[in-house]
Amino acid sequence: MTPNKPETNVDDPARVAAFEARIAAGETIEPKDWMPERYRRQLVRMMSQHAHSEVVGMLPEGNWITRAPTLRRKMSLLAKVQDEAGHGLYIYCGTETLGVDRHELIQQLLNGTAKYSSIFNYPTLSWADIGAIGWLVDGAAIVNQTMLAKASYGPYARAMVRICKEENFHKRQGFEIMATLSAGTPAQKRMAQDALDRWWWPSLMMFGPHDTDSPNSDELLRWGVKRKSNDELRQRFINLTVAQAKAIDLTIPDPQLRFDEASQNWLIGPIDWDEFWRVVRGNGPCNQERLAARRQAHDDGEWVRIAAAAYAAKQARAESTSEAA
Ligand code: BYC
Repeated sequence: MTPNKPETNVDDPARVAAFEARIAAGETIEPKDWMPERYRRQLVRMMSQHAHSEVVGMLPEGNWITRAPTLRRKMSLLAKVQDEAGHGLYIYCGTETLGVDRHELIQQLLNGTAKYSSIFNYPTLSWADIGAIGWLVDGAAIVNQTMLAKASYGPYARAMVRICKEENFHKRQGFEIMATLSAGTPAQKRMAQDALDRWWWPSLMMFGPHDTDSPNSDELLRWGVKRKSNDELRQRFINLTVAQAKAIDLTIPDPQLRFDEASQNWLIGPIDWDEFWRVVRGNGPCNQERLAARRQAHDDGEWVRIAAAAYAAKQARAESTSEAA
C-alpha cells in the first residue's frame, strides 16, 4: 500500500487548509489519509534518520558485550542492544507506511548520504561509557521521544510509545552502572567521571542546533510532528540530569553551569557547534568506522536476505497450489 505516492499527491491550498485544521484539532494523521507532500517528505527524512540512529547506535555498545564485567551486566547489555535493533525495525516499518522502500533508505545509510545521530560517532573507551550511554544518551532519547509519542503521524507516535518504555529500562541500567562505579574504588569513580566528562556535551548536541539555527523546526512544530523545540527539550534534559549527577556525586563538566532562580533552569556554558557540524558532516572520531561496520554487516547478511526471499517465494507457491486444489 503506497497511499501517499508523490505523483498522486497534489498540494492544493484547500486540502492543505483542511489537513492543518485536523492537526490543530489534535487529530492523528494515518497512512491512508491525505497529507501534503512536504509533510510526507519531512516524516521520511526524520523517521529514516531516527531508524538509522537506532541501528548505528548498536555499535558503540555492542563493542562491550564481550567485556561486560559480570554475567548480569552482559545479559542486560545484550538485551539493550537487541532492543535498539527492534527500534530500528519499528521505525523502518513506519517509513514504509509513507510509500518509501526500506531498502532505499538503508542504501542511503550505507552510501553515506543519510544522516544519523551525531552521538554514535564517539568511541566507547571504558566500561563506564556503557553506563554513560544508558544514563545520558537513552535519557536524552526519552526526553525527545516522549514528546514524539504525541506526534501527529500515528504510526510514528505509536512506535514511540513502545520505544520509550524500553528506553526507560536502558536508562535505569546505565544510571545503575554509573551509581555503582561512583560509589566504588577511587579508580572506578574516576572512570565514571571521565565518562561523564566525555559524553555530556555530545549528549546535549543530540537535541540538534539552537532553535534559531534549526531550519526544519518551524514546519515540524506547525504540523505537530515536534511538540517542543530543540532548545526546550535540551533544557528539560539538563534540568533532569544535573540533579541525577548530584545524586551519584558526579560533577557536570561545565564551569559555567548555574541555577537561574528566575526561570528555574540550570543554565549551561556555550555548546561547541563547530564540533557538532564536523561530526554531522562525517568527520567525527568514529564516522568512518561506524559506516564500515554497517557495510560489513550488510554484506555478511546477504545470504540471510537471499534465504528469506527464497523461503517467502516457496511459501507463496505452496499457498497458491493449495488454493488451486
Ligand atoms: N545528529 O532543523 P534541525 C537513540 C541535523 S537514537 C545528526 O533542527 P530537525 C538511541 C538534522 O537532521 C536517537 N544530525 O532538524 C539509539 C538536519 O539535517 P537535514 C535518535 C542532526 O529534524 C541506540 C539539520 O541537522 N533520535 O535514542 O528539526 C542506543 C538541522 O537540524 C542532529 C532521533 O532521531 C544530530 N544530533 O531536528 C541509545 C529522534 N541534530 O535532515 C539511544 C527523532 C540535527 O535537514 N529526531 N541534525 O539535512 C528528532 O527529534 C529531530 O530530527 C532532531 C533534529 C531533534 C534530531
